[in-house]
Parts: sequence; C-alpha cells; structure tokens
Amino acid sequence: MKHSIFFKTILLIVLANNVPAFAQQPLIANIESRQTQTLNGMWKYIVDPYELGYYDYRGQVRDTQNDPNPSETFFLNYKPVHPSERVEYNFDASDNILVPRDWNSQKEKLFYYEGTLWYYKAFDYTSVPNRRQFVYIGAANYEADVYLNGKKLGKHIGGFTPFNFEITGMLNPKDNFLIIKVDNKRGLEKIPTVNTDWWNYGGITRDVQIVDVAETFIRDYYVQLSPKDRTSLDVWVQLDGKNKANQKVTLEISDAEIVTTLTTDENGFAQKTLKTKVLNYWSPQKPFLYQVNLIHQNQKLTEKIGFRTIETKGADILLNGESVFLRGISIHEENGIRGGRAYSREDAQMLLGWAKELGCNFVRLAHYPHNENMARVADEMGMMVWAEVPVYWTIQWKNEATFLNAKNQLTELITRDKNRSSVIIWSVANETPVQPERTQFLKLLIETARSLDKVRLVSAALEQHSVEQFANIHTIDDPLQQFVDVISFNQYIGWYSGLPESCKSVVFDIKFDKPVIISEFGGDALQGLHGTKEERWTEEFQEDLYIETLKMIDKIPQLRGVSPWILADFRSPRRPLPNIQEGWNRKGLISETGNKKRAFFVLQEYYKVKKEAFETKK
Ligand code: GCB
Repeated sequence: MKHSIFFKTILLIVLANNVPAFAQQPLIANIESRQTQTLNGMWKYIVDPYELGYYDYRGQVRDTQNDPNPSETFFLNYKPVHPSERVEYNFDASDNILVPRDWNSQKEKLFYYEGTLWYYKAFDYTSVPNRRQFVYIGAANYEADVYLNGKKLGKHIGGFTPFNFEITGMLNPKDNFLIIKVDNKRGLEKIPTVNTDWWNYGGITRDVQIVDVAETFIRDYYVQLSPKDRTSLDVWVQLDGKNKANQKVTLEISDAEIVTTLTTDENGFAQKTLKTKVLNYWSPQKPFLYQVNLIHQNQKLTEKIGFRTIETKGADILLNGESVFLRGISIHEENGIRGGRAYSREDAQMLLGWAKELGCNFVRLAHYPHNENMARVADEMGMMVWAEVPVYWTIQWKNEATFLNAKNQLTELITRDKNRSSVIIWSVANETPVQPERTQFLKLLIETARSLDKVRLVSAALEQHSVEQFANIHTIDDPLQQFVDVISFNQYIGWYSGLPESCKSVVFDIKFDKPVIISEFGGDALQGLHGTKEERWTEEFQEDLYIETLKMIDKIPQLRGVSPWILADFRSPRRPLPNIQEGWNRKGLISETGNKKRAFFVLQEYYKVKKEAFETKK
C-alpha cells in the first residue's frame, strides 16, 4: 500500500469508528519567554479508582451529558447550598498534593496506584483587554481531561509531552478553578503498553501555567542551520490570531549580525533561508548559543539557540563536518535521591552533571520524551541528545488509534524541541519485534520525523542475535536498518545470555555502511555489595561486564557511539529480588542514593581514551 493511501485509510477508519483523534490545539513554543502565571504548587486531589466523578452508574461519561448530576460530577466543583443536599465530594476538604510531581513518590498510599486522580487548583487572574490566554501543561501521565470553571477544555493522551488549551474569555478576576482528571491506567492499546521496565509514575509531572499572549501572536518558530550548509539558516514563523496574514516578523541575532524581516502569508506562515557568515558552531567542546529574538509588533520572544550540523557519511557521524564518537549514557527521567520523576532544571543539572563527570558528550534520554529542561540544560552543557518516544517492546501494530497516538507523541516532542542544538537523534522505538506490521508502523513514524525535521538523524534501538550455526557471530536481522540513519541496537551478552567471559569470543557482523551505536548494555550491581567478578549482583561482576563488553564492541568497525544501560538505578516493578533489587533496576553506574559503583570508573576511563583518540585524530 502506498503511504498516502495508508494514511487515508487510517483517517477513514478513525472517522468511521469515532476513534479519538489525537490532534490537539497547536502547541505554543518557548513558554519560558512568554508572559505566564504559574499554577505550580499545592493542589487538592481526590483519588477516584472507580471513576465516580467521570462516569455515572450507567457508565455514561458525565462531561458529555447536558445536565450531569452535580452531586457526583467532580469537574463542576459543586457546593451544597442547603444542609440537606447530598454532594459526595469536596475538593476544599481534600488532601494537598504538589504539582509538578508524580503522585507515587509523594503519598505512600499512592505508591502503587494506577488509576484516576482528580486535581483541583483555585486561582485568581487579572486579565488585560485584548489578550488571549491558554493553559499549558508540560505533561500529565497518561490521560488528562481538563476543565476550567466547570467547562471541559479537552483531553490529552500521552504521558510525556506538553499540551495547551485556549481559555480566552473564560477567566474571572477571582476564584477560577482548574480541574484535571489524570488517569495512568496501563492499557494494551496504549503507548507505552502494559509492560515496561520502569515505574508508571502518575500525575501532573511537569509545570502548569497560564500563558498570556497578544491577540495575534507568534505561536511557533524554527531557527536552525540548513542541513549540510553551515553558512545558511532556515527560518520559519507561524502566527496565530485574527491578523496573522501579511504581518512582519523581525528576526534578530545580533552576535551573528543578522537582522531580517519575514512577511507572513494568508495562513500566518513565513519562511526564509538566510546566508550567514561563518558562525561559532555549537559542539560539546564549545556549546556556543546565540541570543535569538523574534519580534512581532510589540511582542518579543527570545531564546538561546545553538547552530550546528549533524549528518552521517558512510559509518561516520559528522558534527559540523567532523567525525565524532558519541560517548554516551542512557538516562531515565528519575531523581532517586528525592524520589520520583525528575522535572526541574536542578534535576537536569544533577543527571547531566553526572554524565559530564563520566566523560560523556551524549545522552540517550530513554524511553519517552523527558522534560524540556533536559534538552535546554544539554544545550548549555554541550551534551548531544537522543530523544525517544515510548514505542517500547510489543505494542498493537495493527491498531490505527495506537499508530496515531505514537505519531502524535512524536510530533509533540519534535514540535517542542526542534530548536535544541543538543538534540541530534529522534528515536522511534525500543526493542520491537521484527514483523511486517511493526516495520510499516515504524517506517511511517520515521517518515513523520523526517517530514517534521529535516536536520536531525533518525534511529531506533533494535535487537541483535547470534547467527544460526555460528554462535559467536552476532548480527541484526531487521529491515528497519534500511530506513534509519544510525543503526542502534541493545545487547546484553554477559548478563541475559552467558557470563561476561562470553564477550571474548563474540564478533558482530553488521551489513550496512552506517554508523552503529550500542544503545544499551549492562548488568545489575547493588552498590556496596562486593565479591569476586563471578558473583552476580556485586560491583565486581558489573565492572568485569563493562571491561569485557567494551573490548567486544570496540571491534565493530562502524562503532560510533555507545549509551550503556544506565546512569542511575531506577524504580521498576519488574525487579522484585529481595535484598538486592527491592523494586529497583540495579543496572545504574550510580545508586539511587547517588553513590558511584566500580563500573562508573571503567566507563570513565574508556571515554577518556576515546576522547583523546577522536579529538587528536582531527
Ligand atoms: C532493555 C530495555 C530496558 C531495560 C533493560 C534491562 O533491553 O530496553 O528498558 O530496563 O533492558 O535492564 O533489562
């Protein structure tokens, strides 16, 4: 089937079956530079495992009813007017919870909870005439139904990407209430699906803000070097509002001596390619960022953007035209020291700071879009980034709604981070089973990434196996290799198969002349548990596994990067072993309490040597 036909078919099926469409209101870019009022802080919450507030006793969704029963319809925030009235909920008298933060790490009783929680926040708002307001939510895992002052704004599906709803004309000077129903139940049709090796942290895990903009405003923009040409910039802007046509937007990058004007078409869109002088290019050695201003009438948006090219040539990854080796580490979005999901700039500084100490110039942000601070801090620190969507293990490849959901999550991620110089790779999947429907699904995701972003590389973490009859020869048998820019694969020789010793005889045979990244390898060790290298779960076993694995993979001629599994121990319900795991995946190089294990120093040494080898070759 031709792709356009495939998409049309999907669309028809979606319309016919009334499958929820995943298209949200278009995302507003660069919230940091906008006029905002934060709604972070204490909220009230009601735990609602049976979804009393959402469905009536006949299973009808209350927010689609003309006259829902106020005694049970939580989003109305109804208060009894007479003592005789039956109202079975009360946000004001309910417990407090912090936003942003997952609920599991805040409340002991919610540690294992998977289901619905209703969040409530009261606030005042002083509006200025002729402005527009939006509520912007950084992420809520997994499904969010959002209501303002008793009215539904919309629903968002997907736990790791931002969304916004327009609320112009709906705000009062006093006593507004925003109610968000967040449901993190796992489901077979979801992305990710029921089975993951990480904690299903629920809640509003990122910032919530009211964004205040002009009637016609710059909603989104893109400023990046043109692919393969380091002396031209591709720029586009998208205005939103009644007067979006035929408007002038000024782009100013004073340090690059750029001032130019773009004029929008009838859709409020304008684009331009500009010739520049030779710039200070962004790289891990010198993460130079330019102050970029976009000005429309009296609004000015500003942010720091780095300029660099990233491309592949044969087996090389070229950053600004020079071959690089990606000295990486995989990271989960978790702060084990505080507990729970990482979300803040400080969290990003801690995690990326550890990576820096390890000698990394690259991080794999596994297995879902991390918060925006990660890519922003990576820009500042000079860390290249692999960003990923949670198409993980076995999902429903034939389910159109599942595909649209994955596509939407990828689109929201790219929309948010397209101006981050640190981000060099979009990854569309992790360890997915090779079969035709899955390959078609992922191929379409790759095409989505390429159509939204022409300047970054695309990859997916694949699987490897040994060749029949030659147990020591390992290869990748996956048609997806043709479609990705970088061949990445996870391998656990010495941990899930054999002992570290077995690495000695393994040879990888990779058929493509493309760069190879080992996107995962590793083994569990309990920090502080010592023994011989033959004793599993000891730091010495993990250390030996690193030594042997690094020697083994170094023999791959196309090897251009590695991101071992993983920076720090992370919570996983799949890890029950008493006294060792206790609910933690122990493959971290650092414990959840922040202590380094022996393998940390093996990798640090390897990266020191790699850095010298690659950087002196030039
Ligand atoms: C993998 C997965 C990762 C797991 C890891 C493990 O292959 O990609 O999510 O956590 O192995 O520890 O088994």
